[in-house]
Amino acid sequence: MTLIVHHLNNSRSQRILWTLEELGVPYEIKHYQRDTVTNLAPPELKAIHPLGKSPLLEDDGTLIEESGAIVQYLLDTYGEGRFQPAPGSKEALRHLQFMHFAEGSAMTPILLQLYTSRLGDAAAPLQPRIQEQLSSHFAYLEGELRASGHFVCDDWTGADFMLSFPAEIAVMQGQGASYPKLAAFVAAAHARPAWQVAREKGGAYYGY
Ligand SMILES: N[C@@H](CCC(=O)N[C@@H](CS)C(=O)NCC(=O)O)C(=O)O
Repeated sequence: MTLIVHHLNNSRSQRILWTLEELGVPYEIKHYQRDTVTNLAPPELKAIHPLGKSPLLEDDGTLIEESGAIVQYLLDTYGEGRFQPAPGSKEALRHLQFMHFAEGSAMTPILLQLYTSRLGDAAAPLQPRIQEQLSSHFAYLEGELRASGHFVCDDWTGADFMLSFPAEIAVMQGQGASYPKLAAFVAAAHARPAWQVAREKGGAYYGY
């Protein structure tokens, strides 16, 4: 087995490194740096995948794309039952939902906010809806965190790894006081030795 993560600085790919560190699986990182002006990925990533985005995982030459699929693949292939609920359990359904929610729902208002912020006043008609959607998605996640500080079980799962990215964005946007459970979730994730090793290996990751 040779695992290679095509990793872009300051990106969603960080949670793939975190997942791998939690699993204790050896892997290599191919580093890519965002353009300092456009913030886009460098063209070399398009040699790996037509969209030229990160993360991408290679396992013995098989390419796996899409963060949620990569985390699920890693848990299924190398997890030996760790970091996900037993198949068929009630928690497994919740896990499946949150694995998809992280990219499929939570990122939509975040990306709309990012892109429309570049339009200035032209985006004004869209802003109330975007802000309402941003708040309702963060508030939903805040309400779904269990007393243990995790989303699915009383321990860490792949869904927590996936949801760390939108939760970090809420905190980066200065909304930690509005969503204290999300802020505590991010702090607990960052206190994990595996997260810290992943952060060290991955390089620049926003202000974290
Ligand atoms: N839904 C995809 C999103 C991938 C994605 O948009 N990655 C960003 C990094 S956060 C990227 O590579 N952006 C650089 C670019 O678009 O040039 C996933 O989770 O894998």
